[in-house]
Amino acid sequence: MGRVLVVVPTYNEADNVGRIVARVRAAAPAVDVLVADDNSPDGTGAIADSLAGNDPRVHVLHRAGKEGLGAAYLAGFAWARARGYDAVVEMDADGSHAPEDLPALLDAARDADVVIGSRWTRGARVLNWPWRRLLLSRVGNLYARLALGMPVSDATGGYRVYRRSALDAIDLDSVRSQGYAFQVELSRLAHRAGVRIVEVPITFAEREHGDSKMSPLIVVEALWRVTRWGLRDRLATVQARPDALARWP
Ligand SMILES: Nc1nc2c(ncn2[C@@H]2O[C@H](COP(=O)(O)OP(=O)(O)OP(=O)(O)O)[C@@H](O)[C@H]2O)c(=O)[nH]1
Ligand SMILES: [Mg+2]
Repeated sequence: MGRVLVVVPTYNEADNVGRIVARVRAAAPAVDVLVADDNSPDGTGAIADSLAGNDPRVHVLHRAGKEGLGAAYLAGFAWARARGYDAVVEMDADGSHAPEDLPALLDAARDADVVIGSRWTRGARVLNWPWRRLLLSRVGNLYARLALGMPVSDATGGYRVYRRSALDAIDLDSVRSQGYAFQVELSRLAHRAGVRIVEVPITFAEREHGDSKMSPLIVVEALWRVTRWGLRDRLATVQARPDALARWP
């Protein structure tokens, strides 16, 4: 597999950043960690700096201000590529993505370009999520799958491995999404690029410390972008095959 970098985006995760980094280092001692912090007012960046000072495998990317999860990941991907990493992992800081699942994800990446840690494949578990969040995730994923025609059961999931082959195949400069839409957009671009995507069941747990950054705006962004991509894909199909319209019922 080569060199692996786990990118952990943080915004006000002072209670979580130390725990998650320690768990990653214990679960997968050979991987490096990059905390991508958006100048968190609660001092997460300074805590990350002290972690990095004590462990050469831990790094920190300080960003000027809160620009969203998508922008933090793109910066982390660029950081990894500039340093020749062979794979990057996306992982939330709040403990929802268990570092203990990482070896299974990395194992699956031996035969895949993208590995999605999935909440909605057989064998996965979702712990302590209120029914509203479960419903949102199920319905959102169903909509994304139907609108975009992707054989992916957890397109909004944010626990993933991208091998360099996948990052090279995707035009990352074109990505504009911020929240959950970012994960869907990368799934879509990977699918369209024809790279091999596999899903691995994970145990997903509700965050225990700190506050969620989930907002209605993030949901609306995802809904709006997925709808636009879906319509655009259909229009492109019709333009390429006008006879398909004539055969429409
Ligand atoms: N750098 C950076 N990280 C962010 C930003 N927004 C969210 N994050 C991080 O992205 C990860 C996921 O955010 P969460 O707030 O857990 O979002 P969520 O998982 O949908 O919401 P919950 O399930 O309620 O926790 C966490 O590690 C956050 O700290 C941001 O604007 N910048
Ligand atoms: Mg979370």
